[in-house]
Amino acid sequence: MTDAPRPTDNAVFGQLMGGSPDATFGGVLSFMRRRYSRDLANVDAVVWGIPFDQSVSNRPGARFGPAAIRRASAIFDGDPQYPFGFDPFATLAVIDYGDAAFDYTQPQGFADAIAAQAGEIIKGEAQLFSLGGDHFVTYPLLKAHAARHGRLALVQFDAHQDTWPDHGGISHGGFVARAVREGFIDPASSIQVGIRTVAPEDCGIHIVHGHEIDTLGVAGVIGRIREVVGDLPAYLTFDIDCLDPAFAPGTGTPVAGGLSSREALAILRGLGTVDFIGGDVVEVAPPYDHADITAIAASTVALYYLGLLAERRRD
Ligand SMILES: [Mn+2]
Repeated sequence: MTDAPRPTDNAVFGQLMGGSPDATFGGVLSFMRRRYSRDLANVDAVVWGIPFDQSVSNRPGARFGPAAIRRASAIFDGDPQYPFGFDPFATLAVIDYGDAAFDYTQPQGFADAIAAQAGEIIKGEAQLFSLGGDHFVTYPLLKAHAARHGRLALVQFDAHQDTWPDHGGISHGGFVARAVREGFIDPASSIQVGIRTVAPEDCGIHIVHGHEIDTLGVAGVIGRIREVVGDLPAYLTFDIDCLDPAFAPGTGTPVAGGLSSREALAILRGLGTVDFIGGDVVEVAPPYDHADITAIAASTVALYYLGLLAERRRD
C-alpha cells in the first residue's frame, strides 16, 4: 500500500490559494503553478504575460520571455518560499491570466491594446504584475496604472534610462521620457538603479549608477529608494539587464558592470514599506540565455514582488 501519487497540473485543476503539489519537472506550466484564470473575483494579484519585442534597438527575442519565466518558475515548489518563510499563496490569491492579446502585424496599435486590457484587470482590487516583453510594454502599463492610481513613483532597475526621443514611434529606449511627458510618473519621486549607459536627458529622475552600488551598499540603495519614493503609489519595473550579463546573459541589450542577482534581490527584499501598486519584469530574451540563468533571475524577481505583497497583507 503506497500513498496516492501527488496531484499534477495545479495550473488547470488547482485551487486559487495555496502552494502547488506539482513536481518541479512536470505538469502544466503557469507562473509558479498559479491557476490559469480570467476570473478576477477574490483575486489579489494577477500575473500576465506580454510577449512583445517589436520595439527593440538591438537583439530581439523578448517575445519568448513570458514562456521562459513561467518555465523557470517551476523551480519554486509548494514549500514556504525563501526568504519569506511562509507560503505567499496561503495569504495572497494569485492567478496566471495568460498572455495579452494584440495584433503583431499592427505594432502601432499595441500600446492602446495593452493599456485597455491592463485597465480592465486592475479596475477592481487586484494588482497586476506583468512578464515582458521588451521594455516598451511598461509604457501602456504605466498609463493604465496612472489612470487607476494617479501619478506614480517609478522604481526602475535598469542599465538604461530609456529617455531617448521616440519621435512618436515605439521604442523600448524612450518610454520613460514619454511617461514623464504624459504625466504618468512623478520624476522627483522616481528612481533608476543600475544605470551604466548615457542618455540625452534624465527627465529629473533620481539615478543610482551601476558603479555606485558598491560605495552605497545594499542598505544605502534601499534608503535612497525609500527616501525618493516616499508615500507615493509606486510602480516597479525591473529590466533584467540591470543585472550584469554574468547573471543575465539572456537579454537584448546587455551592458557590463551591472548588479549581481544577490545585490538586486537584497535591495528588493528591503522595499517592503514602499507602496507598490503594480510592476513588471522585462527584457528576458531566452535565445541568448544559458541554462535558464536569466529566466530564473526574472522569475525570482516576480516571486519577491509577490512575497512583498503577501508580507504586507499579513502585517
Ligand atoms: Mn535596459
